[in-house]
Amino acid sequence: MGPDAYRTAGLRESLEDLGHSVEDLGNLRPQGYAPDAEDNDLHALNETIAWTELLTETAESACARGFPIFLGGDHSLAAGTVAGAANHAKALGRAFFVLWLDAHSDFHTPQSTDSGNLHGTPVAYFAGRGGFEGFPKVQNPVKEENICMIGLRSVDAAERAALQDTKIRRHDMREIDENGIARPLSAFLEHVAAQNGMLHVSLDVDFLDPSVAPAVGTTVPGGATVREAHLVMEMLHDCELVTSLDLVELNPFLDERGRTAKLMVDLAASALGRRVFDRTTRSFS
Ligand code: EXY
Ligand code: MN
Ligand code: MN
Ligand code: MN
Repeated sequence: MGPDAYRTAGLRESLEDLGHSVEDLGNLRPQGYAPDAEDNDLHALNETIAWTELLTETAESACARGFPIFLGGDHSLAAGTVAGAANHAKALGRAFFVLWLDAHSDFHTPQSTDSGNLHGTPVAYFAGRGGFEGFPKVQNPVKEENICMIGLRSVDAAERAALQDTKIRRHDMREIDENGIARPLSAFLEHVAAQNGMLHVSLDVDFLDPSVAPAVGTTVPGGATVREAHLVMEMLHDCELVTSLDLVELNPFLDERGRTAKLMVDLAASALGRRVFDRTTRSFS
């Protein structure tokens, strides 16, 4: 669903117009997972485990071929894409970082979630939190200080309690209202650049305000504006540190005239170099 909506919205053409060569690796589908046990209060657990295994391998090899853009689909896919990208960075002997653009921290474990929806857990998984029995072992957990969340405005009590004990950088919309979105992002990018790191960006549709991006099942009012989102993407292109990208949580059935898909494609184009005027300097404000 999601990937085809991005194709219809012209993702390939937008990136080719910027001079990129684009290879569509097609839609993935995990095979042969067993149905969940009746009494399991986690939704699609076995399917999510199968996805994580498949995506970890796929992401690691995709990162070795170029700049992968993973099109979702549920944010639980980032358990595999981030784990795979982290494996690739490790193989190159490079430091690895994650920028999480989301209304949510997605820091639950299967034990702490109230909803049972595993899209609320990928950060906990790839950061190496316990409680993911049955999932593939995370070979290279992402260091807490190398994870930055921007756009937060819906964090459950259990997530907040767990996050407070970590070094994960957390920037909510109140901070962005007061100081702007460039400041926390610049500080994180300097941290990445100082270690010549590889940066994976995970963009959840609900990072944006629902008034501009309604096609997502977990909308939270008070999100990023279109210009804040483009500024983030343009700064990400300018820093030349981004090596992989997720576009997740698009629900095309909620997308009248495909405008959310088109906005996500435009944001990807900004991250891949689309500008009104060319800028030649890497700038950290
Ligand atoms: N924290 C809530 C839960 O765990 O159910 C909401 C999670 C929404 C997750 C979406 C993908 O960002
Ligand atoms: Mn979801
Ligand atoms: Mn999310
Ligand atoms: Mn979210």
